[in-house]
Amino acid sequence: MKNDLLLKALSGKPVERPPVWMMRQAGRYLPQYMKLREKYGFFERCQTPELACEITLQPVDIIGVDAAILFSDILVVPQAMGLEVQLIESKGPFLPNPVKTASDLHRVCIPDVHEKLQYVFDAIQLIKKELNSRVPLIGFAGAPWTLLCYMVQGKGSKTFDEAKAFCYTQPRVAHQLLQMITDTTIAYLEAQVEAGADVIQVFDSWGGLLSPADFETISLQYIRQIVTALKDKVPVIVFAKGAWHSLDAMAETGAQALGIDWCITPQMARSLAGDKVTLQGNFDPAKLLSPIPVIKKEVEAMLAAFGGERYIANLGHGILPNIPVDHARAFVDTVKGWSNGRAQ
Ligand code: 1CP
Repeated sequence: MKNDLLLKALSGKPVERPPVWMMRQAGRYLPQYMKLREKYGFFERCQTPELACEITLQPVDIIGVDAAILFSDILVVPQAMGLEVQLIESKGPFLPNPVKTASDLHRVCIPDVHEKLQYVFDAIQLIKKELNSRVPLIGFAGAPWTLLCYMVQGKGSKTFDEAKAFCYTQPRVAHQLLQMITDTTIAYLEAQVEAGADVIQVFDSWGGLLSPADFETISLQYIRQIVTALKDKVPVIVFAKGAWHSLDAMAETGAQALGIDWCITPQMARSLAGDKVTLQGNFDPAKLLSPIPVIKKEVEAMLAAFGGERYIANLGHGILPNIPVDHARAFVDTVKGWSNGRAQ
């Protein structure tokens, strides 16, 4: 691997500077992505390995990030499990027949991932070939709770109250569904690793909607199963947005890194997570709308607060579609200009 900063930071080895990538780095803020978006539907882009490969490489070539992340979506898993998933322009995901009761579980299965998701593994093989060891490739999946949110609510939501009500009023059915998602996800991620993914990130975007006790029973016990199945094969990053209260428990899963958002200080996150895990984050994505000199100053403050070791520079959530490309580049370049704990 020519640029192995990410792998080194994950295993706690010394680095000359922290690695940097951005969640959702392949996407709507890039004009080159928008061009492909005019011609092909969302799932067509995911399902065509050549397109997924081209989109995955865009931020590596245009922005110069230290890692590629597979272009796909967490919702290909509910799709493979038998639910119809649409992506509605400017509205987001829509599942016309969500899971509401035990009888709906008959429409959901644990699929053969090679039968339903082979296009993902083909894309990974192609990306690895095109990357030619320039930077590592991150594969990913949604955490079971975050996938249940969409499978039950049927669309995006600020509160996912219907998904919560499902878990609180029909816990037996909810846990049955969470276990089916977990089993599918383990097989899916193992196949991503076999196809060539160097690192795996589990996105629990809605983990922070749950109380600490519910986070353990509804989310973390399933994430733990996923990390346990993968951790001896590949480094795993767990990003449970907003679930800072459980950083200690997440560190104990054996994940090599934990993602954090901008609502916690680096110092507080480090004291909760302990010294044995790498931290990833936590720049407020909306702050990339600031003037470039402000971005530079704030990124330097973030780097100083995290320190140079066991740290991966990233945003605290996905990049927004309205971020100017030169602002995204300023974020990445500021990290790349940081050496031995100081700006150059
Ligand atoms: O072009 C478009 O309009 C589609 C927008 C889009 C994109 C670019 C969607 C629909 N998904 C993606 C790609 C995507 N999704 C990646 C690609 C790799 C990368 O560059 O990072 C990844 C990792 C995801 C993961 C994902 N999808 C998450 C977890 C991360 C997060 O941001 O919280 C979630 C929650 C989704 C669901 C989803 N898919 C798409 C949208 C707009 C959403 C969010 C909907 C919501 O707000 O509820």
